[in-house]
Amino acid sequence: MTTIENDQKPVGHGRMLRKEDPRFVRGRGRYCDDVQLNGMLHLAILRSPVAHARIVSIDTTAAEAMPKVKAVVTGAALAEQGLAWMPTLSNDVQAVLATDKVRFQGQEVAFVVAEDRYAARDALELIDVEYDILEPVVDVRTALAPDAPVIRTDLEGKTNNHCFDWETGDQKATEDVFKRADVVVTEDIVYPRVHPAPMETCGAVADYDRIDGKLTLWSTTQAPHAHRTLYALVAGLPEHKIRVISPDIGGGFGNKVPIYPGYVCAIVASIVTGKPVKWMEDRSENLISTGFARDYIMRGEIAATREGKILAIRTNVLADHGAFNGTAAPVKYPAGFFGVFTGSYDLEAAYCSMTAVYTNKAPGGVAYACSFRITEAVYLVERIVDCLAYDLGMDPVELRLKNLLKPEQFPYTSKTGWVYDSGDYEPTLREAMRIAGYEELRREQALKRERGELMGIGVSFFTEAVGAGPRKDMDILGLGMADGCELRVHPTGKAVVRLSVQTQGQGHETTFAQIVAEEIGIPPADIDVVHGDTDNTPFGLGTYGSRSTPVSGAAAALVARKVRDKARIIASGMLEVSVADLDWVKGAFQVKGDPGKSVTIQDIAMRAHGAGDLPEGLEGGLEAQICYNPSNLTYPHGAYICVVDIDPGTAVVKVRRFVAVDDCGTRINPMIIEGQVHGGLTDGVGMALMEMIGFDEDGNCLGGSLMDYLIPTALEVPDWETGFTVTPSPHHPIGAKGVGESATVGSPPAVVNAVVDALKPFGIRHADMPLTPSRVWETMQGNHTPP
Ligand code: MCN
Ligand code: CUM
Repeated sequence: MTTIENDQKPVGHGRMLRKEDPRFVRGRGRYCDDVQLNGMLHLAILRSPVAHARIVSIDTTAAEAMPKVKAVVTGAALAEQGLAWMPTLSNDVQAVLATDKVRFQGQEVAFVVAEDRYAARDALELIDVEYDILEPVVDVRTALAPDAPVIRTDLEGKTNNHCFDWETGDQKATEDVFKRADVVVTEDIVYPRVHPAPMETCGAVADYDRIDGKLTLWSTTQAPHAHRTLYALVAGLPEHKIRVISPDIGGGFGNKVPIYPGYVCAIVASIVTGKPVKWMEDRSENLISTGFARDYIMRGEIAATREGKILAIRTNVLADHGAFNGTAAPVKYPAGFFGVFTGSYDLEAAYCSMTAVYTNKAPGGVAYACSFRITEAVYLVERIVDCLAYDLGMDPVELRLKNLLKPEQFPYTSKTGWVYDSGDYEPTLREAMRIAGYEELRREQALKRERGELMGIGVSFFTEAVGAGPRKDMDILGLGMADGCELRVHPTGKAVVRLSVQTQGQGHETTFAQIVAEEIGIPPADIDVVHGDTDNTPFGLGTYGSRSTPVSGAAAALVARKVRDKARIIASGMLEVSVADLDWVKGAFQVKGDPGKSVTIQDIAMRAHGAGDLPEGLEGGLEAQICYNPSNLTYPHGAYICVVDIDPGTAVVKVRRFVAVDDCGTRINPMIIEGQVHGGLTDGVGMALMEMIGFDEDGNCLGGSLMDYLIPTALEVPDWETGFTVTPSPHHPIGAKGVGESATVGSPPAVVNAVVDALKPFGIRHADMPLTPSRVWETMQGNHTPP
């Protein structure tokens, strides 16, 4: 039997290849659209062509008469069953199918179930909807004007488009600091609406069995257990009669956290027809109707001394939440974790006030590798710090070095109440400077500036808060943010670990096997990872906010330790010594001082299940289950440096170099971490330079295809240069912090800071994303307008 050798140490060592890749690269992945069931029907959704309109009438007769069509369902029909509206993850309600009004272009109006996908689509064209067009609310800045049309007439007594107000920090203390500061810098900073645009769109296959009353739902979900509970609560189906399976997922990036009307429609359709029903949206449907991200208009203010000591940060935010507040964030955090906008700096005071409004746009808000709005927070602070450097005439790196929190300040309680678990920031920034050759880059830039060439160097430093709960503070609709884990060791010493989180490409089948292997000494290849099936995994809140490693990873380590504790007792019986006389070495228990006498974990597994006595009072078997409720979030950090060149004739920005140094504590799989960082950096370049979901004045979505919604390809990004430092989390059992969103959070400000730095000769202190050639050109001409 194999045990683990030193050179195969499972966590952190070597570059263990991903266990799931042989399946994916050979086309053997099983995605939602691969699910084929006998007699399966297909569902297509009719969507609103307009942003705001009253539904006068819907005539479905022609569609119903079409051959192959099995059912046509409208909002009115759903309303009869009490299913026309569903709760959102933010305690709002959202129309499953519109009954009274449509509130955004692309909203679900009716659905057709037919024998094949083509017939279902064709029948949509025969549904006749009469709309009474209403004035749309498109500009978030005028959504609260007294004469603005009211979007949410469904909410009793609602007379305006106000969604919520939120504040954090100490307003008075912040004001006092601002009053006595030498320097105050104010800048309006927009983080435009973007879309996660995963390769696989959203979809579901619902199979309701009328005989046993069981619903099986394959769906593209990042949180199968949470979704199951919500279906039980909404549809009134008994929870044990619902099985949610999240098969292989072709990218989620937060897009697959919410429950979409399409999932509910598929369930209803299967219940109505008694047949399995598949719904798969197309690319445009995904882009115009599913969870968008960002859309924050921020006024940032920073107060400092003349010497560049940052004293306080203040911000006011206008948040566009679209037609329904469908944000996925812990209930107490309507603005997600935006409260970390004080960043990585030692401040005296901070304050944020926020107003969120409804507009005639698709719902969403938290998505796209955002760590619950930390993207927006980091962008704000890293942009405003650069504005301060500009005004002070200071080097942005020097300004940051002067203000970064010091290692002895950890655990550090921020001025908005976040307890940063650990951090050692300066070495991370120094490492990024070393890799980039920062001083040399500045020299090169000075020479180029003399020649009129536009080269920019952008820096960002970020701290994230990832790994939600703890559950006393964090829940989604009452479900506490904790995660279960179950480990079974089979008699021959192979194992299966069952997770409550759900990978969308992050490599959990590999990394969770590594975590367990490290703790219990069974090689990763001998450990199967099961996830994404509510019937076969313990309850937990799922994958988003980079919480899998901080929460579920901790659960996996602890469940393995629990099994190891039991193995120790069994080993003591096998070796006839007391448990205190055993050492745990490389997957085996050894008698202290007598290395010749030992039993491997595999020997122990066989004994646990086999013939012969076990120590007094011990049950047979070798397995355990736990539910891990984190005591705090983990706080990864990183330092990024971006180098751009701008063509002065065309204003095209080229990202020439990008250095990313990340600190996510203990690194489980360095290759997977690098992959996560590469992906996130690509996202960041995309958002900074080209991505935006825009709308025209009628509320028509201008980003409804990948011809209009630009995403970066290999041609637009450089060869990433990565590095790392390791500051373990003190409260995580193996010291790991999350990393899945770090690069998406940290890179947009680095790119924008670089572009703005390149434009410094034009006297430019700020420019808004996306920095497309036309926007950069206009900015160079002094005509910058926010998106
Ligand atoms: N990891 C590691 N060592 C660490 C931290 C993480 O080896 N110290 C590994 C993990 O074990 C895991 C991966 O890196 O395999 C990401 O871990 P983690 O940071 O815990 O993030 P999650 O697994 O919870 O993934 C969620 C995160 C989010 S919220 C978005 S959005 C996003 C992201 O992951 N979506 C992704 N990365 C993505 N990557 C892919 N391919 N597809 C997506 O949809
Ligand atoms: Cu904010 S996107 Mo991820 O948390 O699934």
